[in-house]
Amino acid sequence: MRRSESDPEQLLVELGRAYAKALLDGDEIAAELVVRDAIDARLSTAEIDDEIIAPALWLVGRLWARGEISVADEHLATEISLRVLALQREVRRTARDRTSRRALLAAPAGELHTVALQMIANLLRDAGYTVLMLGADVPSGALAESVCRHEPEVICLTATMPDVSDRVMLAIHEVERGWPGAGYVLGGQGLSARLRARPRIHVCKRVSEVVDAADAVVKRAEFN
Ligand code: B12
Repeated sequence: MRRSESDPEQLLVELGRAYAKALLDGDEIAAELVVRDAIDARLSTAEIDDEIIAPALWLVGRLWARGEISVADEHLATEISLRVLALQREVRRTARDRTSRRALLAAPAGELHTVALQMIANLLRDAGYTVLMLGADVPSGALAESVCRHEPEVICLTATMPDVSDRVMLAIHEVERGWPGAGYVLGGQGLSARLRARPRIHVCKRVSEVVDAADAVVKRAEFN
């Protein structure tokens, strides 16, 4: 583990230095990445503003006053920071929007493998989603009932055992009858190759794809 991962002050120092370097290099992408890292590390907007962005711009100001960088360098650093502030607002807004979104997670009847499902729960919660975890071995009737009650925008299903793949489709049919408003994110080694993605069904290979897939499903539902 890097020291900064367990030491918030050290993390701020490292991010502050990296941000200042990005500004002095005129590197907009690097500056954005620093701020994304800061958001991922759960620093507040105020901390990022006061401890990372402002000190870097103060440094730019000092270097400019001493004639060590040009007016153009100073303008570039400011423009990059203004863009980063807009990005910061956008990232926070997306996370806030997701809190009103529900994702319901389940393994269909006969499926006891739930480690991936738990990983998905963590990822979706971290991204802002409200997660309803039903866990292993959920019969399609019980799943449909729960979906009608909670009306989630996203339903994530996992299938490790090959014979569960058909039960995934069965579960989707059953749920659709009571609540047609959801989109589906599916994954697992047991999913049959016949089960291809369709407009409201995303098939993922890895848990790391789940947030993008859930966002896509929600966006699509908004267009309908
Ligand atoms: C732990 C384990 C169990 C535990 C599960 C406990 C639990 N709470 O999950 C227990 C003991 C219950 C179990 C039982 C059985 N198991 Co088991 N089990 C495993 C083991 C060792 C690890 C599974 C795991 O957690 N992997 C880690 C996760 C993270 O990986 P993953 O599930 O593959 O998910 C990845 C992707 O598929 C994807 N993903 C998966 N789901 C989803 C969903 C979404 C929405 C998204 C976006 C992505 C996604 O993301 C992950 C990677 O990013 C595997 C070995 C293996 N190769 O996987 C065997 C394995 C899956 N089990 C197997 C078997 C045979 C069984 C049993 C039949 C054993 C028995 N005779 O009783 C039973 C069947 C139970 C059942 N009906 O489900 C076989 C399956 C073979 C097959 N394909 O037929 C395996 C492969 C072992 C082997 N080599 O034989 N098992």
